[in-house]
Amino acid sequence: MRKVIHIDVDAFFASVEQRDRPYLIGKPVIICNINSGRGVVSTASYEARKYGVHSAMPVFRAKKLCPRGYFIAPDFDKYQTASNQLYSILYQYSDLVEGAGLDEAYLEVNPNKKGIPSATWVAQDIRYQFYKETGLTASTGVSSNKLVAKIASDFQKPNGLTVVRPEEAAAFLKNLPIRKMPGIGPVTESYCHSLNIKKIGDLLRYDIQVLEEFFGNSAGYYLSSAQGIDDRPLVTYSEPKSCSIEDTLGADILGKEAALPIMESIAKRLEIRLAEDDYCGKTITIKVKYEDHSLTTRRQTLVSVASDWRTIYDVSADLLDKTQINTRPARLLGIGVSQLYENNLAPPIQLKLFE
Ligand code: TTP
Ligand code: MG
Repeated sequence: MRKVIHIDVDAFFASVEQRDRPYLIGKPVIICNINSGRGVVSTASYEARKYGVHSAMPVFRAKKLCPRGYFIAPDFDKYQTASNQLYSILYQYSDLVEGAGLDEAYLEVNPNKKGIPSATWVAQDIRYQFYKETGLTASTGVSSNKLVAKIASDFQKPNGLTVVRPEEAAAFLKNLPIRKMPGIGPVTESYCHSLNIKKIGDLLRYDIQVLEEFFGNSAGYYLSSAQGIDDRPLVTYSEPKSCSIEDTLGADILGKEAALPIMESIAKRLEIRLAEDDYCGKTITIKVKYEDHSLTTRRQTLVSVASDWRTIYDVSADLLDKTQINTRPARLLGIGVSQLYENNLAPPIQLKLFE
């Protein structure tokens, strides 16, 4: 029998900031771009959620709901580090790990690398290790498939562990609000409500034919999900979609002439990196971060593929003209190559009749 764990760090960005600034513990913390008047909330601590603040809410609204909240800018390097720690713990237990974001993953643990007989023990172990190493808590769901494991990990957030045995799955799901089913967003939710489908179990009142009238192609997914059935395997490996290198500069630079040697150095390193995996790419993107941390990217898609530094450099140099590099000091430069192909599988050059 499959045993699947879904793990999701609690209030991820906000928890990292609370960990690193103890005066924030127990306080409403809202992570957002504080300099932008039109930004949205990345996440909110559970204390802030009590005021109704949540991810993707405009910051001005969060300020109205929670005027005494601590509004803090994100620090992605720290989140990346914590994410790496999470994944390296997960790989100690299983190679079948499907990442679902920085703070979220599935893993198959029957069998697992430590020979632990119970998936629940594995989940407890992982939670303990993760807390010990990072000071952060994560909620986990344990089940025999991805769908139920994911819903279970959300069931007792924060810092929860919920185990749903296969024979209990339909009963577990029955009384949950329809919105808890992955794939049902606010629009489908209100459509379901208009059909008097409020809980996941309400779907089971209908035959598949009726559900097809309601939901078209998704009917089969809804019906099997409501029964707790999900055969999707874990997707453990995905081709890299891009390859990029960026340099944070020791001192800010101004002007294209100053930027070119750095772009050349990055292009040469990219050539080496692409060669290691035998890749070539079709799109080149440059990135310039100015002294005030605002970011510009410019991209160009090539007629053919490229993997040599000279082409990458030439295109990047042209793209620099579309930035404000001559008028605004820059603190970071980067180049990325995307739409990657393995060298021997690259598409033939497409000749354009009209440019
Ligand atoms: P989530 O796991 O969705 O949220 P969370 O970890 O903050 O809270 P929960 O306890 O409910 O799991 O997302 C992980 C991080 O991703 C989150 O801390 C911030 C970021 N994020 C955004 O920047 N914007 C968004 O709209 C969402 C949903 C998340
Ligand atoms: Mg999370």
